[in-house]
Amino acid sequence: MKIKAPESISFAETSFCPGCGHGIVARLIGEVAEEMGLTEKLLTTIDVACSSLNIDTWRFDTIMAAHGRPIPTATGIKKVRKENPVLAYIGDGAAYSIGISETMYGAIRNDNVMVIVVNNGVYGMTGGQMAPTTLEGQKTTSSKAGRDLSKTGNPFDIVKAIGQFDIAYLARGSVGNASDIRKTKKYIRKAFEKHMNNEGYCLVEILSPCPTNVNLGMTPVKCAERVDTVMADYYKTGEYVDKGGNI
Ligand SMILES: Cc1ncc(C[n+]2csc(CCOP(=O)(O)OP(=O)(O)O)c2C)c(N)n1
Ligand code: SF4
Repeated sequence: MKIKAPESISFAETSFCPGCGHGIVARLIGEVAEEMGLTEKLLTTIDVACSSLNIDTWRFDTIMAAHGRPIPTATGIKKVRKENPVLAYIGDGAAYSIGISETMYGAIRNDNVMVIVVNNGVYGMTGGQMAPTTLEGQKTTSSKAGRDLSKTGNPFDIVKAIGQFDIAYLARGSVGNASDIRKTKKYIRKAFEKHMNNEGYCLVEILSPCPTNVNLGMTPVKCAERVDTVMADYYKTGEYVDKGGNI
């Protein structure tokens, strides 16, 4: 069975590594935009990290922001292009370390933007260094013996950080298996719907494999399994904030 990709998405030129989750997330965004008739209107911002490779994958009008700054860039665009849906797409390293202030203040102000954070637990683009989301004992190029929480503190959890804020939507999905991919698409769709209602800050974090770098390299299959087990065990998936909804 061949399932046609949305018009906005092309994998002919993809630059993602085999088994990377970014391409799945990009496609889900393309599918939701198409189903809602927003392909021509959607404006996106991306980071300089592996999310920048979306430039080869999707055909939305896109601005590449400085590292960690896709969220305030999206907020600025939304202020002048109120009629367009605006989405910031960013990795966990960018969103939760160099861009942590921007991520938090977007939520504190309840800025009217959609944010997708792809959490693969490492700095992928720069060769797999430890990120705020790296799990205890996980080996990275900057923690070769495994992350030691006595030195670094606990892995950063966005739900604990902004889960009590007055924002429109917060959910965590995963692209580790087909069932979670379907659920994640529903979360992205809900973020789009709330954004189109001008409800405020909508953030969906998505657990994602980076086989090239996680634990200094894994096969794509093993890395996807690790997302479903080790990552999903610490980072529980589900919906956490749904203003006006029923969770
Ligand atoms: C101001 C600045 N600091 C550091 C860098 C180097 N840098 C580029 S991407 C990156 C980390 C990327 O990790 P993440 O945001 O998790 O995205 P991924 O590549 O894993 O998708 C870093 C540190 C940079 N480009 N600019
Ligand atoms: S380095 Fe990791 S996040 Fe970047 S494209 Fe490769 S698999 Fe994906």
